[in-house]
Amino acid sequence: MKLRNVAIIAHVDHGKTTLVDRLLQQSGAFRENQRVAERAMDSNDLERERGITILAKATSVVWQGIRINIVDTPGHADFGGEVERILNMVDGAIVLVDAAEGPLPQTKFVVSKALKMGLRPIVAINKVDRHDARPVEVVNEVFDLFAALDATDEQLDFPILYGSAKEGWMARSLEGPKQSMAPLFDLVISHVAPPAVEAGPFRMLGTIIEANPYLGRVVTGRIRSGSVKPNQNLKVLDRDGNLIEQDRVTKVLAFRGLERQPIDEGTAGDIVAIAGLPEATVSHTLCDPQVGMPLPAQPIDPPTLAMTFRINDSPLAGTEGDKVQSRVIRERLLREAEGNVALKVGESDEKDSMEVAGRGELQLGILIETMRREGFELSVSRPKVLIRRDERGNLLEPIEEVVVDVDDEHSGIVVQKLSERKAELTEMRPSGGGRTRLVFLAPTRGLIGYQSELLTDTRGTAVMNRLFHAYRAHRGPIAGRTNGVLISTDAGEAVAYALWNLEDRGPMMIEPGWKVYRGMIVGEHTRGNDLEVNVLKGKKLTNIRTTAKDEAVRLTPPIRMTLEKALSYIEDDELVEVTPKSIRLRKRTLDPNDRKKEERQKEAAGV
Ligand SMILES: Nc1nc2c(ncn2[C@@H]2O[C@H](COP(=O)(O)OP(=O)(O)OP(=O)(O)O)[C@@H](O)[C@H]2O)c(=O)[nH]1
Ligand SMILES: [Mg+2]
Repeated sequence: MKLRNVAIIAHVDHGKTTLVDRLLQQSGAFRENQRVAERAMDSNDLERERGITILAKATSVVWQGIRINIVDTPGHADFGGEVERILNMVDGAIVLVDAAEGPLPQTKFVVSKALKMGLRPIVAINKVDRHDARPVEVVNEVFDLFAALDATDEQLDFPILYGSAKEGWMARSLEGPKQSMAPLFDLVISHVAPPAVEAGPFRMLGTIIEANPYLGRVVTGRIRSGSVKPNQNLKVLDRDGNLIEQDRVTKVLAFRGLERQPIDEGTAGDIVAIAGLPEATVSHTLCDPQVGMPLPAQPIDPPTLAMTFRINDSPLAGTEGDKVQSRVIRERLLREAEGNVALKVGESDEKDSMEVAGRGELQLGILIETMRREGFELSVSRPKVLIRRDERGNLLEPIEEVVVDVDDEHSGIVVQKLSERKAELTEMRPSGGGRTRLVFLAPTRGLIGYQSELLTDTRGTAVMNRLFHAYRAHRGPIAGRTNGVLISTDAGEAVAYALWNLEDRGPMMIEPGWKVYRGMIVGEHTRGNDLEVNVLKGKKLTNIRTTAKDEAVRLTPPIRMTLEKALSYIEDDELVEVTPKSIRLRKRTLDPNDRKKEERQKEAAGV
């Protein structure tokens, strides 16, 4: 059967997965009565809940007798590092661009990779149904982007489609016909070259991995040469040609709609998944035993952010989750690292803890959230940026490109706040409709926790997009949190009256009835220093009780600490306690006397 391999690439939320839905539906990949969820390819729980794609996934449809393998990629920068590798697997790319938002940092990132690889992308201007769509301008912006990225004349001559994935159509012109995805299918067939195959025995580059509960390690890739059958013996080589393992293939799977079907043989050019090789991973070459040279592969991007995952040793440990021992946590993290190349799990200097490094706050946050749902209890440290040194020993830190779209009147505060965080403004221009687009180069360090502040500063109207740019010279200290915290002096259940009495000390993070312990953070102090407070003290009862009325105090609603907020809020001497039921903030050292001692020691050491 004839083949085409194509990837869908775009900035986060520009509609990739929705487009794949329509392609599946309109190619007849679903049975007539099959009930399919929206954004069907986003199949894992967290993807569904957050409405974002986390893992790249392949599927295939048949159009006029030709099988089209389609790879849906994640648009969020934390997961987008894999896009480069995925483009290696395909011969064409569909670049989706939101007709209102235009090209954004991840668009630039994926387009630059596609162009560098010599692909000639198809540009699809999506969401033209939006009332604020400006498709003509956006096409010009895409053209400028291609030109700025040194596209060849051939690449600049990209075919354009306009449409709405949501409404299920794409057309060569803005006027339509607004009927179906047929123009896109036809264009893929005519514009994307059939897969180039090389001569020789079986070779495939591992591109996507997953840990499957039934099949074990499953490696997906595109077959460069030869063919592969179940029960065949394969060799696995790393990028440098070292032998990793030699093992028997248990299953060869092909992608058919939302399912994967075992097949008798995978042939050159096709994208397949192979089970039975427990050590093989991304960037490894799976090949016939007679092959000696690995396929060229890019190195995996190193992580930029790390956190320490420790056992939960608070007084409330083990009361809400059942997976609490350091051995269980360790095993779980190692298993995660096996299925996720962007994560690095290592031993930490501290007792009962592991260092987990990844690409961003969202990626690490999602891991913690997943574990919490599985019944784990943990305490995690503030994320810290991974610093490097260049050859001359100078400190380098990760710098990101940050694009903020904001109502004109709020642009001042955004520039001010980001400058304080050592960001440098590189571009500022009106982006239509009374909004300004601000572009910065900012240290990752300074961006931790900025998202929620940005929303407060702009009354929820700003949109921020970030993308890793490069390791650059360290920009020096950035002021941390300016407020101290309120710390509970005792263990028990918080009392409304006590909380009410403390209101002028600062906003609370807990509610009456919540369990607290000594050293737990219960609120934010309005001043810079930490303050020990008693949240258990009820009103003195007098002999003669008046009415029940004065017992009912009215409290200001507390600050809701979500996991992500908590992680970016805490300082180095604090931890976030995560259990299946609660997110609590605490001091690393719970005992106030020990804390004072440590502070004195630190001062003495001149830190
Ligand atoms: N108005 C409009 N909304 C759309 C269209 N296509 C997608 N959307 C919406 O855009 C949002 C994001 O769509 P997704 O398909 O998840 O986007 P994505 O590019 O896969 O996002 P990531 O995988 O997270 O990068 C959803 O709320 C869709 O309903 C469209 O053509 N018009
Ligand atoms: Mg998606």
